[in-house]
Amino acid sequence: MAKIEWYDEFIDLKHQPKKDEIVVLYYYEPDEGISKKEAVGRVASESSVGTWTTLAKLPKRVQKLKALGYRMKGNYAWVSYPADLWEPGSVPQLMSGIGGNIYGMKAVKNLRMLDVHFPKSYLRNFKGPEFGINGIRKIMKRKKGPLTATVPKPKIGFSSLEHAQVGYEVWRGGIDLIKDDENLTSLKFNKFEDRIKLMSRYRDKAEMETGDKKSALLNITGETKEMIKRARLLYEYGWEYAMVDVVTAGFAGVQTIRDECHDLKLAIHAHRAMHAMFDKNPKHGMTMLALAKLMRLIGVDQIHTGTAVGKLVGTKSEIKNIVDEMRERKIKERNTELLDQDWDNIKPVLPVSSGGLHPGIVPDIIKMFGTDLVIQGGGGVLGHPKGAYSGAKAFTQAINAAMKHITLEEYAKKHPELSDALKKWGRIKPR
Ligand code: CAP
Ligand code: MG
Repeated sequence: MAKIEWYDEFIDLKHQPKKDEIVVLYYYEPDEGISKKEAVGRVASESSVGTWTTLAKLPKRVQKLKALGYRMKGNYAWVSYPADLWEPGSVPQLMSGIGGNIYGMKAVKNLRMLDVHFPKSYLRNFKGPEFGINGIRKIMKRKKGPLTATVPKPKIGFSSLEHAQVGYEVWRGGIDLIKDDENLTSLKFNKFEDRIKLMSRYRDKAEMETGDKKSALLNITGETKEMIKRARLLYEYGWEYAMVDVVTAGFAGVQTIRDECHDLKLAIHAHRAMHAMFDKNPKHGMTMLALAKLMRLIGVDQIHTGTAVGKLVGTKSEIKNIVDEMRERKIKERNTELLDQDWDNIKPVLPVSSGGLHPGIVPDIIKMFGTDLVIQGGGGVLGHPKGAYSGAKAFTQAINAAMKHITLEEYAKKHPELSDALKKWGRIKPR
């Protein structure tokens, strides 16, 4: 009987990836009755040119387009993908390959994309960040040390005016950026246009009073044409950033906004809401590292990377890997966690640590991830017993103490707002 399957042609343990090949590191678990080689062969086949059976007609070029499982170690597989498989500059098409049908295959019980190596030839089709870390520091006039951000809480419920007034109190208290919450876009009691107009007035007032640069991360997320309209409105009101929920806006939406923000010279703040739908299960989906690399490729300037000590998922080592991958030019292979990556001319991205942070655990963030990042506190500022202004002061006092290597308790002796925060939260790690 003629051979009906050809998955074994997608394994070649002697293959060395060519320098223009994309490489994906997968964790996988074969289904019952499927060998590891059969599973990896299926992953490489279905994510490149294959299907479940041999085919009657096969153009000659297909041989050169086959992905190859070239290394297997335990439940880890390295698959290389020939350059001509990929449309230059299209993340949607890339993900339809390496993140597509293979996830639905019965032969593979669990599959997790751990990391993707992008060759320089592939990077050259993308803009990468418009500003990068140095550019963001220039915009915010902050040569070194963390930037700070606060989300007016409750997430949703303030009118545009109330939102702007809370923002003003927090700016006055020393916070740099006022960030819209991920699900705050344009609502009947807080329309996007009203919010950005009022926020611009209070920003000017806060800058005048403090003498410091103030800005906001205003959420343009929505249908793509609407996002373009909102980005243009931000530009008209002199804002420097556009915030996008990159997962719900989709890879195509983020690429469109990246092009628009190039023209408007707007920095992009990437919120990652919905990422945990596919990156939380350690056996299946894709890592936040892989998602963050796609966003650096497309060109966001800041991206949420987690806290390790706050309320949301992410271990210290996972977050450290992501932070390194966002900030560094070159990354060395780290056993089955990281592939080597040379980002060439793609600028670095500023990590954003957020989610359950309050003054009592801010020093942990600086100790773990350094000071080249944004530290964001929503409830940890607005939940301060003396209100928004004192909450902002307490948050920035905690950062100043950490930067001066003074304990919070010592610093609180002369900073009542920090003392009040420590009385309420101590060093709790919220869940
Ligand atoms: C934080 C936050 C952010 C999370 C997102 C929230 O508020 O505004 O969206 O940080 O998670 O809605 O939870 P709090 P991540 O400071 O009050 O927790 O940063 O992990 O993407
Ligand atoms: Mg939020």
